[in-house]
Amino acid sequence: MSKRLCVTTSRQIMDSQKLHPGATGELSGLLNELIVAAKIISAEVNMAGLADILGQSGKTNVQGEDVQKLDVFSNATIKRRMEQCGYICVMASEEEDGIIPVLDGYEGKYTLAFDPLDGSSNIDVNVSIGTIFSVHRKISDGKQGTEADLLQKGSKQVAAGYIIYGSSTVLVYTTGDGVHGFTLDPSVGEFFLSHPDIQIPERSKYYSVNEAYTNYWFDSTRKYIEHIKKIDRDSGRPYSLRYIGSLVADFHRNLISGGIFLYPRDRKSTDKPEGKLRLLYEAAPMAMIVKEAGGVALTDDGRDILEIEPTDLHQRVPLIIGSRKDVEEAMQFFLT
Ligand code: FBP
Repeated sequence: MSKRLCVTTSRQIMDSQKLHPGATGELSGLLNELIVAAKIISAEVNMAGLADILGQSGKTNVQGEDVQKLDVFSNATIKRRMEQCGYICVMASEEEDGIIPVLDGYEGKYTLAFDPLDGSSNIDVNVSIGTIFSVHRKISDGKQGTEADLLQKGSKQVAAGYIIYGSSTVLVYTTGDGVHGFTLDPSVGEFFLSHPDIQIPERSKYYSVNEAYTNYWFDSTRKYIEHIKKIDRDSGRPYSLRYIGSLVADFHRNLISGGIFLYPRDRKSTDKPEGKLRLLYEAAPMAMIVKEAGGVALTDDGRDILEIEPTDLHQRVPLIIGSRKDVEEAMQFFLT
């Protein structure tokens, strides 16, 4: 079908807005602004090797991680665009310690939490990386938003999504009306609908975990991984290991082909007793997407990621996410 006939993001967003009588168009406006930021980041990532933007920036972020130049670029691009879009009252970013206010006079009714460039260990080696975002409605009084507006449960998200900068740039998002994927056509600078109404297969053949940490794992993790590596053709085992080291890329593969991704607690880092991944701008948005696509997202002690009440902008959470039957099976090992 000629791409001229394909559905663009703005068309899709407008169509889903019609499903919500009384919608003001502000959420659509917010998503369209975020998409422009994603196009700018995609262009920079695609030619990073030529633009002297690879490597470390010399800065360290609130997580104690070395910040890559592209992290800085992506963070600034999203901040600059969204702080004056008129739809947002406050932001939080993986790269910033505290809350990020918007410009006076540009306060809107939504919040934005984002990981500007996920998979930073893969930035310089041309492996897929991505931007992850989460949107909530403002709950506080006053014009400017507060930390309380950001510290809302995942089940209160009004939109969540990611943009993966890989062999092609793909946007996947949900506003609660299904999960849809769009591929960027750089020749016209437009995202076109390429993966309508994504449903994750309920049983998978892939597992994603960093096996290098086996010796730090608690027994439950070890027993589950041993279980899926056992030879049992009837149940499709052993599963194949696929681990890219970028949550956004590992999650995207599993969303399309089925799979289970695990980043449970382990004994490796005493300073990260709750695992590595962040609740607000990594686990919660992926949990909203996977649930909308028929999958499941839980902690390694069986709590629903979407029902965890956040207490800190950068709090970490153990994450087990993916195909429903696999996550349910994994729980038989983690909850005994
Ligand atoms: P950031 O790159 O945004 O800090 O994200 C963390 C992350 O890179 C995830 O994308 C990925 O799943 C995980 O860390 C990889 O961690 P590890 O190297 O411990 O396996």
